[in-house]
Amino acid sequence: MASSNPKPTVHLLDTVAGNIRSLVNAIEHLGFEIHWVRSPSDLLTAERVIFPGVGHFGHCMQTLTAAGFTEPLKAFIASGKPFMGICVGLQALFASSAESPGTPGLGVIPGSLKRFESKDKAVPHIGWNSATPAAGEVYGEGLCGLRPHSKYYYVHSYAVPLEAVHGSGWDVAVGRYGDEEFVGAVGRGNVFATQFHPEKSGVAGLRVLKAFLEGVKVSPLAGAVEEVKAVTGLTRRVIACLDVRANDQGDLVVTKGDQYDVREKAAAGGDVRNLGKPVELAKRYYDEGADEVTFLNITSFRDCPLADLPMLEVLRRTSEVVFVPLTIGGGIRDAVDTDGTKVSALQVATMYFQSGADKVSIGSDAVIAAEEYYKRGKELRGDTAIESISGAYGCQAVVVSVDPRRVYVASPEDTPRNTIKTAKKGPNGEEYCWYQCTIKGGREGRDMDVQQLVLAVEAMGAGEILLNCIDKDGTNSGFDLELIEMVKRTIKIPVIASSGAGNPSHFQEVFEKTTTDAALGAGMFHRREYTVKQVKEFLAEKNLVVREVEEYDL
Ligand code: 1PR
Repeated sequence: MASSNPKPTVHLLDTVAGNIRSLVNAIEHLGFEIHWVRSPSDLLTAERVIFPGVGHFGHCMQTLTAAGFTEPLKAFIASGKPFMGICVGLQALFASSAESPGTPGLGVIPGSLKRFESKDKAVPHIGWNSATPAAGEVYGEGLCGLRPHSKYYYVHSYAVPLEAVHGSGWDVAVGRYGDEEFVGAVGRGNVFATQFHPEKSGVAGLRVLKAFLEGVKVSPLAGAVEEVKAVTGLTRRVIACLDVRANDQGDLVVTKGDQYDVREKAAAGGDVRNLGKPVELAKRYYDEGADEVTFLNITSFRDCPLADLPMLEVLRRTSEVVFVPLTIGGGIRDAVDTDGTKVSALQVATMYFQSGADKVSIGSDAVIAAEEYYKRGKELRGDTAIESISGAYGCQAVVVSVDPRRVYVASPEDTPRNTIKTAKKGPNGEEYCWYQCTIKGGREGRDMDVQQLVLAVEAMGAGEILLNCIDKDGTNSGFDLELIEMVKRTIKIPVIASSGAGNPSHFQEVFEKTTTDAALGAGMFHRREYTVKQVKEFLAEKNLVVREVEEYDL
C-alpha cells in the first residue's frame, strides 16, 4: 500500500562533488528523499537545494559555468527557497578565492577566500573544530542547528577570514585555526552554508543538516555569551584503525599483527588472528567517539573482480551507520581486472569513494612513485595515483600510508640516507638510525628513507601522512616519538601518528611531546583493553582538547 505520507524531499546538486555517498546516507538517515539536480532546469521544480562541493574552487566554478548552472543557481537563491552550500559549496557563494585568482564565484556573499598561513601549522586544516558566535555575539537567525560546544569536521586549505564578512549583514559562526578566525558557517534568510561537513560530523552535524531540512533556525540562546565557554580551535583527533583481511575460511575479519605478522603463533594454530567483524567494530568505535575510522585492506584479492571487492560492501554498510570520516587503504594502484581490463588507480579510488570512503590511503604505490620522482630529478609525472586522485577529489582525499622500519648505523657517514640521533640505541650500541621505507606490508625494504618519501608525496599532492612504524606495531610500548617529530619537521601536511599505542597515556605522550595532528590506535581497542571513550576522557583530564561524543537526540 502506498504511504499517505510521502517523505519530504531535497534536491542535491552533485555536479562538483566526488564522494557524495556520505551526504546521501546522512540525508536518508534523517528521513528525507533525495532528488537529483542533473540539469539547470531541475532547479525549477526544487523546493530546497543542497550544493555540496569538493576540491578546487576554480574547478568547481568552471564546472558549474560549463554546465550552465551559474545563473539558474543565482535565480534559485533569489527565489527565497532554502539553499544550503557545503564546503566548496559555501566557498562558491563568495565573490572570489585566492585558490583561483580571476575566477569569479557566485558573488551572493561579499568577500574572498584566502589560504591558511602554514608558518606554524599544518595545511590543509583537517579535523574537528568549532562553529561558535563571533566574540561577544550570539548566533544570528540565519544559522541552522549549531551549538557552541559541538565540534564539526573540517577539511580545507582555503577559508573566508572572519573580517571579510563581519558587519556585512550575514550571520556568521566562527572556527579558529591557530590565530586565524574563519567562517565556519554563514547564513541569512533562505541561504545557509557550512565550511565543515555536517554529514561527517557525527550527531552534531546531523543536527545541523536536520535543522536546515526542516527549516529550523539556531536558537540564539544556544550561543548566548554567558553560555559560550566552549574551547575553540582544532581538537586532538583519535582514530581507530581496522586491518581487514580474509581468514583461512574466506571470511573477512579484523585482524592485528605484531610487527605486521597477523598469524597466531604456531602453538595457537597459526591462523589469521580474528578480532571481530569490520562493520560492527567500526560502528562500535564511532559510538565510542572515534574521530575517524580507517580500514586497511591487507589481503590481496588476486582472483576477485574489482567491482566485487569485499571491502566495497564493508564501506557501503559502514557509511550507512558511521557519520565520521572513513579512510580506506590497500590496493589503491593501477590494476588489471580478472578479465584483463586495465583499471587505473583513480578508477579504483572512485569505486571506494562511491561506496562511502572519504579518503583513500596509498602505501606501496606511493613508494614506487616517489622512487621514480627522484629518478626524474624531482619532476612530477602528472598521472601517478596520488596526482590523479588528488587532482580529481582534492588533496584532502589522499592519505599516504608509510610503513617504515628502523635501520641502525654507528655514524651518519655510514649511509647516504637521512639519519637521526636516537635515544633508543641499536643492538650494538648504535646511536643513529634511519627509517627505511617498505612496500607490500613490510615484506620488501626499499632504498629510500622516510624523509625522502614524505617530501616526494607532499610534492605530488598527498594531503595527509599515516605514519606507521613496523618496529612499534602491536608492541603496546607507545609511539615512536622520534620518527613522528622528524616527519613533522620535514613536511607541512598533517601527520597521523600510528603504531605502538597500548594505553591512554601513550596518546597523551604523543600529543604533548610531538606536534602530531592525530593519533591512531588499533590492537588496544580491538582487544577491549581500553575504549576510544576512555582515551578521550583521559586526554580531556590532561587538558588536551578533544571532541566529546554527543547524545543522539534527533
Ligand atoms: O600497499 O597500498 O596495498 O596498502 C597496504 C596497507 O596495508 C598499508 O597501509 C599497510 O600499512 C597495511 N598493511 C599491510 N600489511 C599489514 C600487516 O599488518 N601485515 N597493516 C598492514 C599495517 C596498520 C597499522 C596499525 C598500527 C597500529 N597495520 O596502521 O594499525 O600499527 O597498531 P597498534 O595500535 O596495534 O600498534 P598498499
